[in-house]
Amino acid sequence: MKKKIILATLCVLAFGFTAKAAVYEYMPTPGDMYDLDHDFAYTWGIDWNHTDEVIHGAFLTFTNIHDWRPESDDILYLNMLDNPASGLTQYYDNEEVGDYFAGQGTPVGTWSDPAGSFYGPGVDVTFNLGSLGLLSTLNSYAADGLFGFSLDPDCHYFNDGVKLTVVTDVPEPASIMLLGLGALGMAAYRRKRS
Ligand SMILES: [Ca+2]
Ligand SMILES: [Ca+2]
Ligand SMILES: [Ca+2]
Ligand SMILES: [Ca+2]
Repeated sequence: MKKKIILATLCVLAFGFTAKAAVYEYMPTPGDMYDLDHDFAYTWGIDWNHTDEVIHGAFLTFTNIHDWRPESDDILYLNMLDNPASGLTQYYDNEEVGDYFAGQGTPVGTWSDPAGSFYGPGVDVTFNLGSLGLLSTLNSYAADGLFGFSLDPDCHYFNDGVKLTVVTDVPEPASIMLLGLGALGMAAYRRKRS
């Protein structure tokens, strides 16, 4: 009996945590960032309206991305920025070697296409900011309601869209949650007894 009650409580706990998580998705305009033209570099500022929530997951995804031709030295530079301009901004870098935004913000990583092809197929590439150890920096950048990314494609990266997925914990009064847990636990206990 005791094991079953513990199991029921665990289920409720799991449900409780699921219920108070929120997921937000952001896409730039245009969604493919002009197919990440090599002659340009970009910043993408995101207006963050959930400053009372703690970010505990963030994933930056490029769908069906591929270099427009086979190259051995292509590279996409990616940084996280504290206060870029809101929305997508283009800068002209004439495909200059190196990251146009070097020294700004926090490096997220780079990506190079191992093949390259005008028509693709490309691959889906995801940067998991959590596993990259960047969530505390992201939370500090987002605290004022604005954060973002810089991207410098040095070569041309055709893609079908860029997306940022953010997972948060929504604050809930602890007492209400505990009350709910207690009530559900008692109900489960009574059901088991009858
Ligand atoms: Ca460039
Ligand atoms: Ca460059
Ligand atoms: Ca900021
Ligand atoms: Ca495209």
